[in-house]
Amino acid sequence: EELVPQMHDDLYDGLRDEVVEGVEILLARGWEPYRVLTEALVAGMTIVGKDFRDGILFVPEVLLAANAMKAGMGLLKPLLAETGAPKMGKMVIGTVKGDIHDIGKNLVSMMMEGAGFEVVDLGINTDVDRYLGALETEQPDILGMSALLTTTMPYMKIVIDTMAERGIRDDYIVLVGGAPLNEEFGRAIGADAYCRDAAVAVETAKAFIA
Ligand code: B1M
Repeated sequence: EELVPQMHDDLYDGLRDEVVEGVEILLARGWEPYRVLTEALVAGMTIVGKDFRDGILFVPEVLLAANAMKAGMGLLKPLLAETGAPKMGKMVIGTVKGDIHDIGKNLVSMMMEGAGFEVVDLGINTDVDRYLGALETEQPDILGMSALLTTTMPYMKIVIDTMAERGIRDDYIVLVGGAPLNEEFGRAIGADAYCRDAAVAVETAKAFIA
């Protein structure tokens, strides 16, 4: 498959229209939406992430790549959501305070919706008051939190501790995720589970709801 490496290059170069076109072509060739998502888009973003880390790419370039990725995801969203699955439960999700990375969270939201969950997305830079306010008004089964920075992931503990102080910790299933986290961190902050990726988030949510 020649197109996939080409799409990785296009994503790297932040070429929105080309990425969208690549998604369309793969779908037309009969690729499953989830395969397009992981092999063309997520894998491409991993390459961007490496060169960002190594100082080869900078914020403006990565922002373009992120926007190209979002455009590609936009095409996949309705396809991932049209499984007609019965309603499974409700999740409130947000990226934690100080953190503006939202691609992973958006992906989790898309996959959860596709699996039949109702998702209320609080967006980025979510502080504890906003999380707790949404728990009260939305009454979800699950609280999801995302963090992509080692400096913002400790904020998840602040949210969970505050829930505990208010006596509502055990009213919700708390799932956490994001590239710098791991199983041990999830346990240490008192989350119910750490989810490595969006597919694991769906499986974990289903297992807890069942
Ligand atoms: Co940022 N950034 N970034 N960035 N960025 C990282 C995270 C970094 C690892 C890059 C690097 O150095 N290699 C690094 C963090 C280093 C660290 O903390 N140790 C970093 C940095 C340093 C920064 C800035 C500080 C850079 C600067 O300004 N000097 C800055 C911080 C801004 C802020 O948040 N305050 C910054 C800014 C940005 C952009 C704005 C340019 C852009 C974000 C655009 C956007 O999101 N709208 C950006 C991007 C794109 C990245 C990388 C390249 C890609 C992230 C991404 O979208 N991945 C990233 C490198 C990397 O992660 N390797 C990087 C694709 C996505 C599908 O994966 O988000 O991991 P991910 O989500 C996965 C799983 O983690 C999981 O499921 C998802 C799907 O499978 N998951 C969950 C995620 N959330 C979940 C929640 C759940 C469950 C599962 O809840 C139930």
